[in-house]
Amino acid sequence: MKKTTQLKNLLTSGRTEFILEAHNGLSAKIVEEAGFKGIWGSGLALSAQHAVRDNNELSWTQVIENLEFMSDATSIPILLDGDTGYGDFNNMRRLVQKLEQRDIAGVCIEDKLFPKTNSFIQGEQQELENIETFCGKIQAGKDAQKDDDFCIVARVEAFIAGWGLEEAIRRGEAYRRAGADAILIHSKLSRPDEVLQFAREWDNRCPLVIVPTKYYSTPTEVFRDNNISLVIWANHMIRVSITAMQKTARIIHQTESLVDIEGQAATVSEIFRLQGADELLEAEKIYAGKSRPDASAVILAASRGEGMDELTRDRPKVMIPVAGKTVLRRQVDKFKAQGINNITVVAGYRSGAIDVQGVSVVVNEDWEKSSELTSLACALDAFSNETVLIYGDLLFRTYILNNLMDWDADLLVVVDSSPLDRVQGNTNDLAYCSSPDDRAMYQQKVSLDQISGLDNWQVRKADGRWIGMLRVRGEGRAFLVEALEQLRGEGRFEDRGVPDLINRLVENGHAPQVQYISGHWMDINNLQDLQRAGDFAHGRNP
Ligand code: SPV
Ligand code: MG
Repeated sequence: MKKTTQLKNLLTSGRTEFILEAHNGLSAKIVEEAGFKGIWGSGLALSAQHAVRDNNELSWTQVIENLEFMSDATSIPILLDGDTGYGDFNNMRRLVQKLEQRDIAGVCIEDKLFPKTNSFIQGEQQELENIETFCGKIQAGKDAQKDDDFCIVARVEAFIAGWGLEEAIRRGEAYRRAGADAILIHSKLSRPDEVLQFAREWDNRCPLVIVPTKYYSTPTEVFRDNNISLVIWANHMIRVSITAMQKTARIIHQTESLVDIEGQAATVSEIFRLQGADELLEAEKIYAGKSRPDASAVILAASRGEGMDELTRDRPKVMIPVAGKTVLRRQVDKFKAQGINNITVVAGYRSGAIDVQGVSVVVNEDWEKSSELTSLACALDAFSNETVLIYGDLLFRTYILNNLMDWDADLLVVVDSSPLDRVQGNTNDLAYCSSPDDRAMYQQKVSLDQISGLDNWQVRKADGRWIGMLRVRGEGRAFLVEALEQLRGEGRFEDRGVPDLINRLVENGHAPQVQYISGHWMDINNLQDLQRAGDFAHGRNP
C-alpha cells in the first residue's frame, strides 16, 4: 500500500493510533521493526542529531536529505514535522512537491513564524501566524500535492502561546476549512487538560493528533476515550540514544577499556543486519562479475621442500620469493583476482613464517610424520560450495584458474597434455583419461581414469600430467569427504597423497572431469625449478 494511503488510514481508522519519532535511516528502521505503523520526522530530533538548534538552523533541503534515508530504509509512512513550512505559501508548495518525490506521506505545519522556536522554549512569548496567511499555506500545500492521499496536518499553537481554548478552536476550525486533513493540538502542560478540553469541544470534526511529551503520565486509555486519532511519541529515540551515548563515552573514557561496554552494546553483526549486508552479498552473486562469495581456496603448504636446505632454513617452500614475490603471495593474488577471497593455507613446517595477508592459516602440527591427506583433513571446514584445492608450490598462468572456475562439474582436475618427454620434474602424477586431449574441441568432455606413476605409463601411454589443482563444487564436496574418510579408515593414511584420494573418487564412481591445458604452469621441487621460476614469473615460459 502507498505510504500516503497508509498514513491517511492511520488518521481515519477510528482507533487511536501511535507513531514514534525517528531522525535518521537507522532509527527509522528500528521504529518500523518494533511494530510501529508510522514515523514522526521530528524537527527537534532531526536538528539535535546534528547538534543544531530547533530554530530552522537545519536547512529544509538538509531535512529532506535526512528524510530520504529514512524513507529508503522503511516501508511505513513518515509524517514530517515541517515546522512553519519553511517560509510562505510558495515555500510550502515546493516543500510538498519535494516530499512527494521522496515518498514522504505527509507534513505537519504549525501556525508560528519562520524561523520558529521549539514550543517548549519560552512558548508564551512566541508569536502566532495570522490565521488567513496560515490558511493560505494549507490551501497552497493541498493544491500542490499530486497524490490525493498525501496528508497535511495543521498544528495549532494557541495553547503554547497562551491564548486559550476559544482561539485554539477558532484556528482549528479555520485550518480544517482550509483543507487540513487533521489538526494537531499542542500543549506544554504536564496534565492533558487543555487537549482534552479541545477534544471535547472539537467533537470529531476531523482527525485529532496530540504530542503528550509533557503530559506523558496520562493513561493511554484517556486518549482513546477522547477520540484522539493519532498519538505522536515525539522525541524518545533521540533521547534514549543521547543517554546511551553519554554513559558509554563516560565509561570508556574512565576505564580506558571496552570490557564494561562489550555485551551491552549492539554487536557489529547487528549493525550489518540493520544495514542489510546480507542482501548485498546475495546481489554480488548476481551482479558483481568476478566476486565469488561462495568460493574458497585451500592451499597445501605444510612441507619444507627437499633439496633447498639453505633457502628453507627459516621458512617453508611457499615463502621463497620468486622474482620479488613469494610463491604463496603469487597464488593468493591470483585467487583474489578471480574473486576468491576465502583462502586457507595449510601450514606445517615453520608455519610461523607464513605472513601473507588475506588468508587464514591452519596448521598441520603433525606435518613431519603425516602427508598431504592429513593436511587436507585439517582444512575440511574451509571447503565451501566451490573450492579449489591446490599445491602450494604451483605457479600457473591466470587463464588456467579462470577456465577452471567457468567449467561446470562437481569435480574437476587440470591435466597438462604437453608431450610427456617435455614434462619436467616428478613423474608421479601422470594422468590417464577417458580420451586424449583433442585441441580442436572446446570444453571436451573427458573424465579421469587414474593418476599414477611411471610404472603404469610403461604399460599404457598417459594422457598428460595432473598439475596439482582440483576444483570441488556442490555435491563433489560430499564425495571428497566420503573418499577421505574411507582412506582414513584403511590405515597408512599418513602415506597417502591427493592422487590417492582422486583415484578413490574414480573408484567410487565419481570420476572428476578433466580440463586439459598445454603448459603454462610449473611446480617448484628443487633449486633448478626455482631458477626457472624466475623466468616463468617474468612471463617467459620455461
Ligand atoms: C518536534 O518533535 O520537533 C515537535 C514536537 O515539534 S515538540 O518538540 O513537542 O514541539
Ligand atoms: Mg518540531
